[in-house]
Amino acid sequence: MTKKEDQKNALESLVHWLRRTPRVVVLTGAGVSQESGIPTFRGPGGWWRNFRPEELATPRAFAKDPRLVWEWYDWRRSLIRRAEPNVGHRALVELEKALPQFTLITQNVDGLHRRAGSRQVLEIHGSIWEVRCPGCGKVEEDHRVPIPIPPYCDACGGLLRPNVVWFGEDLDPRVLDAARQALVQAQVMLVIGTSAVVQPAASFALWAQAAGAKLAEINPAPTPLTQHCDLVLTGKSGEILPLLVRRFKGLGL
Ligand code: BV8
Ligand code: ZN
Repeated sequence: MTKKEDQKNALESLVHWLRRTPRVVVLTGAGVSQESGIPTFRGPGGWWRNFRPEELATPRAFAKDPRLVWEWYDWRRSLIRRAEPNVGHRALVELEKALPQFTLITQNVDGLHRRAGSRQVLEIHGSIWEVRCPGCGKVEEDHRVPIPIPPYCDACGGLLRPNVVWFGEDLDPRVLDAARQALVQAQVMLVIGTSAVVQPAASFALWAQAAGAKLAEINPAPTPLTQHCDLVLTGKSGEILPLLVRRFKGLGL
């Protein structure tokens, strides 16, 4: 069988699964936003001024140099502001509308799933469009581009931080619990555009599989998860997801 036929069969099998299983969970990573022009974390372009994300997305980096960390977030916010959700994001909105029980868990903080129209979204790493005041606990939306560097809380004057989960920080227990609920009830899980290295998100697919879900991965490259998946669709989410939705709706390839 040629690779192309292999991929076509995998797509047909996935459509077959989706038509028969009401409970579907999707986990996305930075790869889904790559075709909107947002650099992935570990691919080319993930670096900023010679810093890796793991060096900046930490409480220690922020404590040491809040201006530098805010300059990085301000640069990302300006990039995301100019970006549009891509056809991969929009295909996931179609899938959510077409399926009886659909949960989208995303590691991305860019908000593009919501901007595309996804409703059932769990942003497990927070949102780049929210700020939080460690002083008084205030959390609010903040879409200022550029944002004052560094921004201060208008309630207590404290130094604001992005309302995202940094390395070494716990995820919001309520969000993690909602994700766990969806994962253990899922019959099918799609893992799309993630290198599957950041924990605990990298273990989500194994949680779902242990509870009986079938796993499908969509990624141009193999990941540590690939060997555990029942189906592997090799390619870009912006190419594969619209195809998947067309076939699911009984339209031609
Ligand atoms: C936690 C928000 C408990 C911020 C992010 C030592 C000390 C402390 C912690 C640890 C430690 N060792 C390990 C840990 C745990 C740590 C971790 O996992 N580290 C990694 C680096 C090993 N995790 C944590 O700290 C988590 N908290 O564990 O709490 C705890 C507490 C204290 C001490 C210990 C444990 C918190 C993790 C959350 C970090 N925050 N983001 C921000 O964004 O500014 S993570 C960041 O990485 C993003 O959210 C991103 O989404 C996420 C994962 O990356 P990916 O999305 O997968 O992106 P990546 O670039 O890696 O891959 C892109 C993929 O897309 C590739 O596979 C590529 O092939 C593919 N692709 C490319 N183009 C396309 C495509 N796919 C489809 N279509 C395309 N067109
Ligand atoms: Zn405050």
